[in-house]
Amino acid sequence: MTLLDIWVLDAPILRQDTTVLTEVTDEHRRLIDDMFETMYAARGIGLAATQVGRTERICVVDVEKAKYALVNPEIIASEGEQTGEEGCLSIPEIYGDVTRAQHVVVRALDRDGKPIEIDATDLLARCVQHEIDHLHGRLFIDYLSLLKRQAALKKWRKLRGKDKSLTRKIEPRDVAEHHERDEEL
Ligand code: K1U
Ligand code: ZN
Repeated sequence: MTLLDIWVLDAPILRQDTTVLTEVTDEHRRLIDDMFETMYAARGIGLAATQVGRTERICVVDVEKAKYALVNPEIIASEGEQTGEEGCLSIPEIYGDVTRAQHVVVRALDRDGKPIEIDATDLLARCVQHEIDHLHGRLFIDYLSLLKRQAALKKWRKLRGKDKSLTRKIEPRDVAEHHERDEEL
């Protein structure tokens, strides 16, 4: 498996819509496996294809042992409201409160191309909504008030300094460390 570079804020691909897959091929399965590997190494709970420079409609999530690869995910029902803090692997060290549905039902294809439906609540619902947003070129900062968004962008520019690179390299994480986190959850 390969650790993929993650594209960061200002990269045009993060604002792109993605392409619906007509079938799930071995190449897509390799991408899914690399996305999981990259997500774990980056200590994320989700990752969307655009974040690794790809335009296929694919995302992965792993929240409290609910692990899914979602191909062509669509929210078919949503209910309630929750407000909570979000981060993004494409905007490291920037956080903000976002209001989202408390509960969503998502229809998708799995890694084998089989139709699935998942019932997601709380953090899983938040994460899935965040990832589906990525697949349509939306970022969590888009939901912040103008003032909060400006403050977040100011902090981002300050953290970046003169660094103009549009990707970040993810360092491998040792497997034991990953299992330790699993046990904490
Ligand atoms: O898509 C991404 O950028 C991944 C992002 C997903 C996400 C985090 C928090 C709320 C909604 C969606 C991350 O995983 S950032 C890492 C992070 O903030 C986090 C990690 C573990 C638990 C909770 C948050
Ligand atoms: Zn994100």
